[in-house]
Amino acid sequence: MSVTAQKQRTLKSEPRRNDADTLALEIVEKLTYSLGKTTDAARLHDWEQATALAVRDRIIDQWLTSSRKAREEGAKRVCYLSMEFLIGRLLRDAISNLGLTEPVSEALARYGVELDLVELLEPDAALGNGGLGRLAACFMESMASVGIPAFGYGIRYVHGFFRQEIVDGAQVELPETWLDHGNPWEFERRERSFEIGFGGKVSTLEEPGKATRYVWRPAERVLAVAYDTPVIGWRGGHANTLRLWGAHPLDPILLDTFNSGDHVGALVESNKAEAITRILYPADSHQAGQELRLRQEFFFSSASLQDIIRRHLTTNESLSNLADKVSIQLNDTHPAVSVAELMRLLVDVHQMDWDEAWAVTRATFSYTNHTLLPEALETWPVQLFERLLPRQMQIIYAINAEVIRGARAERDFSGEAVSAISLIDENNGRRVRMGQIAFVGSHSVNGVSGLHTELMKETVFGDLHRLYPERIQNKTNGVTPRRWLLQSNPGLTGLISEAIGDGFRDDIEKLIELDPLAQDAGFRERFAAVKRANKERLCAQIEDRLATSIDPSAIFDIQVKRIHEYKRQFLNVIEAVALYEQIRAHPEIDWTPRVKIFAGKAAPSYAQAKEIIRLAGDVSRVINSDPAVRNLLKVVFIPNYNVSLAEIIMPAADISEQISTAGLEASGTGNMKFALNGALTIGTLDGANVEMLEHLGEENIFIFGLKAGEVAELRRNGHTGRGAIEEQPLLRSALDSIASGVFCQDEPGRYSGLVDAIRDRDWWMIAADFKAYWDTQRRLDALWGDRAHWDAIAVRNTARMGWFSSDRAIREYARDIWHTPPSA
Ligand code: 26W
Repeated sequence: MSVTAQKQRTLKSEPRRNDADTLALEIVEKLTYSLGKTTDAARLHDWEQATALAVRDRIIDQWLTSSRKAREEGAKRVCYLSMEFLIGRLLRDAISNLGLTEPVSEALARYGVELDLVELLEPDAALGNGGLGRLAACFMESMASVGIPAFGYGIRYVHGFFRQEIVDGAQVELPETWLDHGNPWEFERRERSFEIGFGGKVSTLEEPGKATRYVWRPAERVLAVAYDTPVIGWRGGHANTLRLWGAHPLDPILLDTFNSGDHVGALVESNKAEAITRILYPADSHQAGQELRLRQEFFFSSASLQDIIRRHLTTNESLSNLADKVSIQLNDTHPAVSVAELMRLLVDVHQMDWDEAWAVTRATFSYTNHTLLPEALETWPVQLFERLLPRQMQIIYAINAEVIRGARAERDFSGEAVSAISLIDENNGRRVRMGQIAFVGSHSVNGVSGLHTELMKETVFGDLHRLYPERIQNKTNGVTPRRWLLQSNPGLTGLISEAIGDGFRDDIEKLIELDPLAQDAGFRERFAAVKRANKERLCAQIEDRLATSIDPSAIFDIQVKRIHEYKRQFLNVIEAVALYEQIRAHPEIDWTPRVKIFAGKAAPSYAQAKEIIRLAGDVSRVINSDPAVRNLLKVVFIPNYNVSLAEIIMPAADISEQISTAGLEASGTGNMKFALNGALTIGTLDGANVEMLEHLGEENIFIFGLKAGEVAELRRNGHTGRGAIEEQPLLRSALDSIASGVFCQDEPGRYSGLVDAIRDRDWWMIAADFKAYWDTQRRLDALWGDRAHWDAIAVRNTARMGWFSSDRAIREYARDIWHTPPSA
């Protein structure tokens, strides 16, 4: 078909043809007219761009249809406000969700181009730190897949999460530059821009017979410009929008200043504006309280709310029914300033009565908490808040007065309980508590696993829970099976299709039909062969990146996630050292070959986490070069963990390490990705591991160690590691080796601090849990010898993990929090 005929058909908005001929034609058309390249001159990178553009056209067709439909039907929309969206690459996601994998591969093959290689050229969009950001990305994909009209709102960071290199064993952070070659998925919408103010003064206007009006006159203003990325759901049935805000100056240059000779000064304002969305804060467990971060939070909250209000008023007469038309989900407290900002917009700008505005606000917002770690809970100095957001501060005081009045009147709250629920922390130099604001400003507050939700009720939100006992509910996390099974594990996906048909692709809970096949020797062998091929794929990556060769027939024991003391990579490294020493001491024993694989980034300012990375590297160097343990134990740290690397790692694991100190991992989502791909979990009773135990059955998951209540009790009783260390020679010896410099002879004292912390305090219960961990690892070693049994457990893991889909999680949010009916 000619290009013109093709164009005419599209203009008539007939469905496009998705055969290889049509796609080849369109890809070449993009190459020619969008990139100005001939097929001969095109580099792989050009093919990547051209393919993305051709695929994008198909997404746009669906995107426009979905948007029009939602508008016409006046459907309720979900607005997911998140400071982070850890989306990773989009090309394969788009091609796969549109069902185009085969025709696109074929189309490219005609020009000698391999789709797999093309996909690798796309930069990994890393606009997030870890679990919370990746959850937001899985949720966006699931909302599109189950047909819930939704907007994701966030920040278009010019530099995403840093690139990690390991130099002389230590983590080095390098800037990430995902936008260097442009971004084919985004549409800049200059016309969709809003002014965002900072600082300045609040004045009052008195009119006879009317309530006092407050007018905020900001001292500084910047422009928030929308950048839209379509998010296409499974089978292309529905598309939503991820709207990320970029900051721009109102005046690109101060010409007067420039003309007077101050060439640098002329750009100061402009630079300050653009700084707001320049970089993602790389900390996920510690709030440092910098002003720029609060600016970022307010910037994207205010822009999103202004956009939501604008859209609402195009089809509604007033804002009174806002909550019937939108649900705004606050992803942790990062957008919690939205509560005060929506009140300001309703009351000051749109002149709604305060009480009505408060009712509308609470009905509109809901809040998800993702962490109980006290150091991660956001609070801002009142002084800073007042200076940057003077009107919002007044509103927070007014809300606080109302909440406290209610508490005293309705529930007889005493002084201590009142200060616990107060939005202002008076004990630490007066700080604004964002968790409290999010809680009181929402009609629903949720935790992300059953255990985490119960702990929220008992700890951080204990008093607020007593005041509003109906408000907290649980929504256990999930992961999208499209990315984390169908795309990342095509081998297993194909095998499952052969075994139970294709139904699981549309309804992942159908995986349960695999369950009986755990007893089928033939199926188990094919399942194991897929795992083996995935391990070989990972071996090739490791060889490539680290020049280390590992044996794919060893157990692959993998821990990948942010590096944090509570996640206890240290416990895993100590076990490696103890195992190393045992193998050396007892060469006569028939040890099970094991490769311990680590990957993950440490926050740049988190010294202990960085030391753990360094230790893993030091330990791996000594173990990997010791001929006494060759082929029996290897330790590998793969640098620069990101979504794309995770897609290769998850399908290749035999053992998944989920070993956080009980009570501290809110949910975990890596645990789900591994188990879905047939890894056996060694883990504590923490986060969603608890629910995995329920779904998998206790024979199919390897749980060890202290429970959350026991951790809390030991901590109350002043536990230290001394007792456990004395009782356990293996632990004692491993710690002695680490502390005395066996792994770092150039600087023997390097790790004495880390070891002292276990002996003197053991806050993370490493010594306390070591024995149970070691014993469970040895049970796994023994099980590896009974491969039929191991493989049966692996099959059952895949079969029983369907519930942990983000489709299920999203349907629960839709039913219990948003009250939006899914359409698919
Ligand atoms: C301001 C510093 C900061 C930044 C990010 C504090 C805390 C965060 C996040 C809440 C950290 C995070 O990613 N939490 C993880 O969220 C996942 C999704 O719910 C859970 O699965 C993880 O258990 C939780 O650690």
